[in-house]
Amino acid sequence: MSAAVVLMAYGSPERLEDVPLYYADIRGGRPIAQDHLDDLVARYRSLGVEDHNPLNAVTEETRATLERELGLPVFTGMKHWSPRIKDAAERALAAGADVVVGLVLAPHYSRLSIAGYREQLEEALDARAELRMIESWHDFEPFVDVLAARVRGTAAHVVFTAHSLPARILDEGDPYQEQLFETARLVAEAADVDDWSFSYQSESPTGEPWLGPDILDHLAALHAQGVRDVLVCPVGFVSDHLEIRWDLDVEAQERAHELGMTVQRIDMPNADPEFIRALAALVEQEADVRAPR
Ligand code: FEC
Repeated sequence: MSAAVVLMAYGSPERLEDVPLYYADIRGGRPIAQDHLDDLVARYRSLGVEDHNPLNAVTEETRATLERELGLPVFTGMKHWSPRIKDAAERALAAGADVVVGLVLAPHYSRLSIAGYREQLEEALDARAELRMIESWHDFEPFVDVLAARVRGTAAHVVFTAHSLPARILDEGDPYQEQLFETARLVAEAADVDDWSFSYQSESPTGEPWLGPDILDHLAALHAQGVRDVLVCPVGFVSDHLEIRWDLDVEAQERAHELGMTVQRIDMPNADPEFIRALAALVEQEADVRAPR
């Protein structure tokens, strides 16, 4: 057996001029409101994305470190930007892989997220190699420990967050919310934190109801209950995404300032060696692949 990993991520535009095409890819052919596009360009610009996007450098560092840790080839494939998932699949096949492990840099399963990554990878491989897809890793102990280490000992109220999704997923029996709550509970337990809650973030203006409460409303509700210090622990993201650096570091900070609260957030796992060791253990245990000796 010769194995390779296709490490999948949402994708982020490398240059500011890429944003319209990137947004079109996310919208998948549905109409785009010019003001939403302008707003998105402005958010990337405010984070310093002009000719280079630091998030893509983080993803590359994650890939390279995982490859070293595993001793197996790892190829990056993005859902909404390049290199595409199909390019990564071709590279894995060209490297001689007959087993391809699909791992998404998002720990929780939803039909609206992970299923799409799987579909793209499955289609690209076209049965030319065995696909071992890791569908979720929300309760994988080494990952829980990485987050627990970041909140342990805090005196602040901990708010666990994740990307919101359209609320209709609950009627469709999607496991997303259940898995998110499970991660939050496990991290709180491992860190010995009693004072915590959960909220969503990064809802999109698509015209239908999304899961809540949104972090901005949640901060106001916590303030009304007398909470003044908050530590945000995103559990649904593992890198310094736009959602972290804008939605939390700018928008939630502004709301906290208005309310007279302090809001801090944990450092994201990014390419932290302990996190990479957790990903390597996940690949070895869940997909049952190991580097040849
Ligand atoms: O550059 C970056 O760092 C941003 C990367 C990025 C990540 C991410 C994660 C998730 N999303 C999920 C669902 C949706 C749904 C819509 C949607 C829209 C956007 C837009 C941008 C964007 N998402 Fe995203 N998401 C990232 C980026 N996302 C940009 C469009 C502008 C905006 O709304 O701000 C609505 C699509 C539509 O219009 O129909 C649904 C989920 C995740 C977490 C799982 C994962 O990472 O795959 C779920 C990172």
